Amino acid sequence: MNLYALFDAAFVQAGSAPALLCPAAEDVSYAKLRTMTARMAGGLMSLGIGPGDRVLVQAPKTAEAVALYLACLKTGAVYAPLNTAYTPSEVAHFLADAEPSLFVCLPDCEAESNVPRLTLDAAGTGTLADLAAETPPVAATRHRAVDDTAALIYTSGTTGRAKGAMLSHGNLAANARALCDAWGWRPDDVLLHALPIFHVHGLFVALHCAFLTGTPQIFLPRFEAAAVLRELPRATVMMGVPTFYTRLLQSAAFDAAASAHMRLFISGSAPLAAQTFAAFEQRTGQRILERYGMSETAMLTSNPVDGERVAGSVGYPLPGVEVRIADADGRALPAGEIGSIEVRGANVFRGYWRQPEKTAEAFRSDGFFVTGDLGEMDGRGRLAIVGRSKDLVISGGYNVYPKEVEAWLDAMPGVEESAVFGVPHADFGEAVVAALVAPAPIDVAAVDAFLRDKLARYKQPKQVLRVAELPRNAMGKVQKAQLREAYRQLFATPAVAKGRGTERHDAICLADNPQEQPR
Ligand code: MLC
Ligand code: AMP
Repeated sequence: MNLYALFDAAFVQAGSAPALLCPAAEDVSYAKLRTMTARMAGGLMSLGIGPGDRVLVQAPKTAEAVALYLACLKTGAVYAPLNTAYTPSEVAHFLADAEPSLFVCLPDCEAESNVPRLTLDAAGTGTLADLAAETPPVAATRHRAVDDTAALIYTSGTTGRAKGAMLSHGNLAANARALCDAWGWRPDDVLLHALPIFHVHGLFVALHCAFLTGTPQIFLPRFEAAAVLRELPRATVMMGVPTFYTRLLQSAAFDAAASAHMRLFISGSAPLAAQTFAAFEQRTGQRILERYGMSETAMLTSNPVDGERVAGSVGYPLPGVEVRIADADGRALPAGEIGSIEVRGANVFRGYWRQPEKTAEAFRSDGFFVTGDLGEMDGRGRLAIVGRSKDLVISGGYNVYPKEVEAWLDAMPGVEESAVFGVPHADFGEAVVAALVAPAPIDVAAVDAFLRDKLARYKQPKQVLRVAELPRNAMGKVQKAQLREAYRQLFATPAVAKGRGTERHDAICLADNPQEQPR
């Protein structure tokens, strides 16, 4: 049961039909993608990489990077993708934790380690591509058991550094099938793919729907509204984070005519604002289909293709996925009550890489996984996410764990303590903001400079506030809800959210000497 074998059957059938339509590079047919994968697999095997070996990848989005992913599946190696925004010091953690047999990165990657490395750049060239080109293609696909790990997806925790979620061939196959089924994927569908391929949304949800059905994808290196608008006429399905849709709505050229032939606009990874849903429907006459998932579980619920799509709801559990709302002890709550969202099914991951305690903590004794999201289910089984019990900011679909940012800020000279939280942001949904207790004024530029080599840019606070003290409850716990409420207007208007705002804001009741510079 190798996931690649499932894809390969569809690839063979698709033959010379297009797999990746690449506006800025050569299109890739399914036949070519098979050969690229087989050569890449040969390259990996020539290095002695085999079942269970991790291949850590921090590479731009190219057809060759896709072939590398497929080659890992084919050879039984474990694919471990990294956000291209991670700094060398962040990458060093993953290199140490994953203990990969190979690290694939850009030629100028500065992360230090003894792990053998090969390069793959934005043109799909590099030493890995060279190796693949000179290696005979490997025909055989290695046998894998349903529970064998296919990918290691790093996801941060509320308590520290990122942990690797082990997703098996069986998990990914079950989820890909459930999605194709739920979304009624058609032989004439063309997916517009503008997501990064280092997270489950772009890597699994998007690629797998097309691969399982042998249908084409318009493969854009990144989201850019103008390029998406250019390519939209030949697409039928698009997937995105809510920021994609708010950015499209900013373009007057995006209207009912531009999207008339589109079958589905799918949104996920972050909450879709009801006003975006409504504005989108008003502009295009189409209702965005919102779905819900996470790294550990792949996709969990979806609004229906046929049937009512409701703003603020993430729909019904996908086929084969059990979802319950539970109390603090894992007891199911009746419809209409708010509680912990817990899930069970063939899609749920095998555990955290080399972290049995963390894995045990995340599961109930009856096998349900605790998502850390809070939700409510109506009488018909439709789920709404109402909040999170985990301390997490989701900015433009990227997760930022306040603990990680606070740990660095607390170590910054001149900072006594810090609290990092999310506020509404007109473009990114939420923005990362830091409140600092510091005896002397701290310049946001100094914070930027301090964090530059430590944290990916998207994790860095978009605003730094100097406050007299952090609001705490009687137990001494920082009241982030109070901070969020006090500063909720900071980036709520589009002008400020674009980084053009310069007005000062009163640091409501918290600061004696607010110093606020939006960036
Ligand atoms: C970029 N920046 C961000 C950011 N992306 N800041 C906060 N949050 C983000 N998401 C920073 C840049 O570093 C830059 O900093 C500034 O913002 C402006 O950059 P930009 O050029 O406007 O951003 P852009 O390159 O257009 O990227 C925005 C984006 C991108 C929305 C297109 O973030 C993106 O593709 N997001 C998708 C994330 C995703 O795939 N998530 C799926 C996770 S899986 P400065 O200050 O240097 O200018 C998951 C499970 C599930 O969650 O259910 O799917
Ligand atoms: P990640 O750990 O990066 O996979 O992020 C998963 C988290 O993203 C989930 O636990 C949710 O908090 C959030 N998420 C994903 N989809 C949605 C959605 N449609 N609405 C609200 N939150 C979402």
